[in-house]
Order: sequence, then structure tokens, then C-alpha cells
Amino acid sequence: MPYSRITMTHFLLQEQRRKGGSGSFTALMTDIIFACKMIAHEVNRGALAGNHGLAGSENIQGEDQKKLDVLANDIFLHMNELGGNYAGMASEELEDIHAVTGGAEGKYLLLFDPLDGSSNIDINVSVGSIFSILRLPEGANTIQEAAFLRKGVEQVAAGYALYGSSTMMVITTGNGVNGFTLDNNVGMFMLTHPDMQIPADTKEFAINASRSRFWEPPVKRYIDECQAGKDGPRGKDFNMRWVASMVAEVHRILIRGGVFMYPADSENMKKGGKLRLMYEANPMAFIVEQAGGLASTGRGRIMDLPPTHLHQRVPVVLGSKNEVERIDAYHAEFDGK
Ligand code: AFP
Repeated sequence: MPYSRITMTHFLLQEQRRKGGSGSFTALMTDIIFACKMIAHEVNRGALAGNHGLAGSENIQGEDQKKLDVLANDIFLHMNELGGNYAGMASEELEDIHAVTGGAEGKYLLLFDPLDGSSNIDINVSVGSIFSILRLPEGANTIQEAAFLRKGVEQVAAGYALYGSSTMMVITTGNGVNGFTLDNNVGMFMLTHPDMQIPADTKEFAINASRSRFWEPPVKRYIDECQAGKDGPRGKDFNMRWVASMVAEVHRILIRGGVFMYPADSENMKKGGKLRLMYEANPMAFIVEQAGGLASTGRGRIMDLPPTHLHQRVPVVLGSKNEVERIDAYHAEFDGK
């Protein structure tokens, strides 16, 4: 059989040629690919490199930073600054935006969560990096937070790297979703999962059930009905998964369907929810929608939300279309709409 593997770089070049563009996606992604490979290497070396454990600091969210959170953030900032494609960056681990000064003048903004699911690092369970790319607004010559505060529908590309049993990158540039697996021997991501599609129906849900006492009635109703199985109103048995790593949950949903929920509840409502809009919910919503799924707060499309601040939190319900529509309908019914 003739050799037919396609590297991510070649895939992006082909995409760009199809669109008649100048190859900018390739340039935008190159440094992110480098960063993800280096983070994968550090995650993989784990305790051998002394990479496990706490860094002894807190991030802007008041969460204890792990050594690898800090290292992954430094790698992302450094690699993407070198390439000169970005005018500014924003990260889960940084309170303020990071304006890129000196060198080439970038035309894009990069938002990222350098190591999502980091409570899993020390126990050797999957973690990941999430990123979102926006075009710099016309005429913006000083980079301020306001330049980043744009709706998810304005993203030009988004993706994640999953550091699991193999390292994968899954990306969208608004023309479907494609997955690439890192071949460690040659150091390149190869197209292994072309045109990923989320089935519209599922028998699997993911939610942190330890929070059930805080849930709103529509969430409780949905989960109760799933748990009632064959004899309940859904007439079928459901399975439950919770990895506590959004990247791993979204990846599972892209491979075999499912619904993932981190709703606003009576305990986190004041903060707006748990997950962050700009560098978790929006990029994942873009990917999920491009794969035929839906991403909602339960009360509206995530990518239509006008952001108010960089570290804004939102409720998240995403995955198989028919399930997300059902959960939205339960919220609308509860709200009397
Ligand atoms: P960490 O990166 O702080 O571990 O948070 C991970 C996360 O943002 C998301 O990836 C998980 O789905 C969710 O939080 C897990 O939250 P619980 O700890 O409440 O299960």
C-alpha cells in the first residue's frame, strides 16, 4: 500500500490552498504545535523530571498552581511570542493579558488554558491544553483586555491537545474538526481522525454528581431521567463518566458521542459557574459545533455570549445535539418560557 499519512502542517497548507489564502493558519498553528509537543514531553517525563506536585503559588482563580501548570504556561507564552504571529495572549494562569512587544507585529490574539484538568497530573490521568485564536480588531494599536472580549462566533481557529495514552491535537478552523496523533519517533502530528462527527444521540452523560444537592431542577430532572434507565421516561439505560478533565471529556464525546455538563448551581451561581468562557467554553463550543454537536449554557448558545471579562465563568452543556436540545428545553420549561 502506498504511504498516505498527512502531517498537520501539510493538512493546514492544503486547507489554506483550498481557501486561496496565504498560509497564515499554518504559521498561527506552528508555534502552538511546538508548545504542545514540549508540554507533552514534560507531562510524559512526570516524576522523573520532578514535574509533579504543587508550585507553591495560586493563580488568579485562587487555585493552587501545580508545577506543570506554571511550566506549561511558560512554554505556551515563550513559543508563541517567538513566532511573532500574536499581538497578545491571555491565559488561565495570568491575571492580566500579555501584550507581545518587540519583533514582528502580530495580527492575532491567542487565549489558552495551558494545562486543563491539572488535578489529574499527579495521578497519571489525562490532561490537556486548550486554545482559541481571534483576529486583532482593525485599528487596535495598543493591546488591552477589551480587544480579547469578543464572542465565540468570532474565533478564527480553536483546538486542544490531549496528553493521554497517546498525544493528540484536535483543531478546527471553521471547516470541520480534524484529529492528529503525535508520532513520537518522528516528532510530528499525523492526521488520524479526519472529519470528526458527534452522533446526535447518546447513552452517556458526564457530570460531577457529587454536586447534585446544588443542582437546579432542570439539571436534576435530566439526570434523574437518565438514571431511571429502561423503565424511566427515556426508555433506555445510560452510562456515566467523569474524568475531571474537560479535554478528555470533549475528546470522548467527539469519538463516541455523549453529553458533558458543568452547570451553574446554587453553590457556584454567584461566580457564573465553574468553567471559563474565553479559554475553555468558547474553544470547546467551536469544536463541538463544527463536529455537528451543540454547546449551550442551558439557556442559550455559548458562542453568542458577549464576554464581560477575561476570566468570566459560564455554565456549560455540550455534546450530542438531541441531548443538549433536551436539556435546553427543560431549562426553558422551568423558566416558564
Ligand atoms: P483543573 O484544571 O483545576 O483541574 O480544573 C479542571 C476543570 O476546569 C475541567 O477540566 C473539569 O471538567 C472540571 O474543572 C472538573 O471540576 P471538578 O473538580 O469539580 O470535578
